[in-house]
Amino acid sequence: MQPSSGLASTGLCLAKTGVEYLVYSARGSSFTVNLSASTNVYTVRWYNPRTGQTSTNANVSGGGVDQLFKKPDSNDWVLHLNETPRSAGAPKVPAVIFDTDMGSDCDDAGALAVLHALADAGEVRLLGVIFSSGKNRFGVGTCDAINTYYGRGDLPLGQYQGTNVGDPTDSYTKRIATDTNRFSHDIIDKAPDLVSVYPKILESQPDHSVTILTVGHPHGLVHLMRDARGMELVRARVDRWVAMGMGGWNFEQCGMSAYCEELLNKWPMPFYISPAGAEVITGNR
Ligand SMILES: [Ca+2]
Ligand SMILES: [Ca+2]
Repeated sequence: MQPSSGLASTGLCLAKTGVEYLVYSARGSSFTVNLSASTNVYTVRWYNPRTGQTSTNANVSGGGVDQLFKKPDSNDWVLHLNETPRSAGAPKVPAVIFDTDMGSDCDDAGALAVLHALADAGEVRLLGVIFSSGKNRFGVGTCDAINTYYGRGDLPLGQYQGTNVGDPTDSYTKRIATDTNRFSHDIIDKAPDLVSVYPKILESQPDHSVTILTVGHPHGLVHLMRDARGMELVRARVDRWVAMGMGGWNFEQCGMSAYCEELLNKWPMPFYISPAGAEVITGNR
């Protein structure tokens, strides 16, 4: 590894760029590391210089310029990131369940459109869509409109039935969900419970093959794991969970804080955090 002080906001970093990083932080609760060299997945380890103990946390995906790392506490810590290979059993074409809070921000609509385009190109298999917000019912109809637009109107679609999680703000979904004449979809604001749809999708797939992709509040995974059969299916069928934006909006706000600890404690395998994409300006030319 080479001294690479410019890659970490602490100014103290050794790196084999794109492969391995060692960052020292003397104080503060968080810092950033420039992981833009590669979209590799890294194992995250924290080394406590005061006790000599290490702890391994969730994996993280590279790609972000200022990727944020929250320290275990505000003492001095060493962060070790090491490239991790994908599991050998993972399918070459990812089979994806897309879990979204479609509604207040347009990025979810863009993400679903990109997934459909990747499915058309044979680069992913789209298994189903889960709508996780309970406060704006039209998000689920917008998912169906987008699925129908891309020729997948019968894709399994699940919805959270409670009302305690989500953002009530609606920027575009009522207009799209209710315009069935234009988009020819058949779901406006009601779809089956996500707790029944998740298992149905997982049951139909080979072992350790499914990628769950959450770009909203991932509490649906908590409801799934509270069910014994659901937990069994997570262990058997899921290859990986990739979550957008650890902390903040998706993990701590809009009612999600009640589920966050249970989710992170119960999830039975490593998972992957992608940057929130705030630097990607969609819709601009
Ligand atoms: Ca439909
Ligand atoms: Ca979202």
